[in-house]
Amino acid sequence: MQGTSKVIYRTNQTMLKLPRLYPILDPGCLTDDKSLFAAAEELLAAGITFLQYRNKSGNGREMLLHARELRARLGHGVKLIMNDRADLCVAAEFDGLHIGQDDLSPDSARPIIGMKRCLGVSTHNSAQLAEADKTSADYLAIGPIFATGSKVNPDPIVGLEGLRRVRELTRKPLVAIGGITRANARSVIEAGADSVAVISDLLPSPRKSAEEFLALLR
Ligand code: TZP
Ligand code: MG
Repeated sequence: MQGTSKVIYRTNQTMLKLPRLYPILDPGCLTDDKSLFAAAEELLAAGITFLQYRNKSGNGREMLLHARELRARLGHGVKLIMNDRADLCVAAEFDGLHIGQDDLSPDSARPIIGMKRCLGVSTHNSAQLAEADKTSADYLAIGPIFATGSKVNPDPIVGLEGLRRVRELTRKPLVAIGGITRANARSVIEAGADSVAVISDLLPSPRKSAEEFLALLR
């Protein structure tokens, strides 16, 4: 029907269980491809089970090469999530897709990735989160919780108070992102997040950092 959007519900789907640590590898924060794959292997050695590949400056060809190499090195014990690109998520046979407010809508991305893959949606305020909660997204992200240097033009800081407020708006797993470090991660979980997504505080020693996150979030 013209002018109406079709909402896809996932009725028989069990709720996704997110790990406490949701690492993100972004080549923009690393020096070269070698350090991307070395960082991924360090995270694997630390025991991570979920990993997002995010690349805001690479072209599709480079992203697909990276994605396939990540899969080859990490195997299927780590759920691999593609940022932004539903086409590359499917082409690389990733386990899920993470989209934001300027990407395909969740209900446009869902038919592309299918019902078996997981879908995450970034939100930056209560209105966006409430909207995303009505979609087929398996988990929602909220941020930036704190100031971040890893995102160009970040949205206004949500803070721990904002996180507590949006926690009330959804029963879906909630990922907090933005400026999360080993020093503040526990406070973020205590404010209601199920998981913390981290880019910069995984560096420069991903294994040590991830082990410390996993220990303190246990
Ligand atoms: N979305 C909101 S903040 C952010 C993204 C992708 C960047 C998070 O990176 P860092 O280095 O953990 O603050
Ligand atoms: Mg995006």
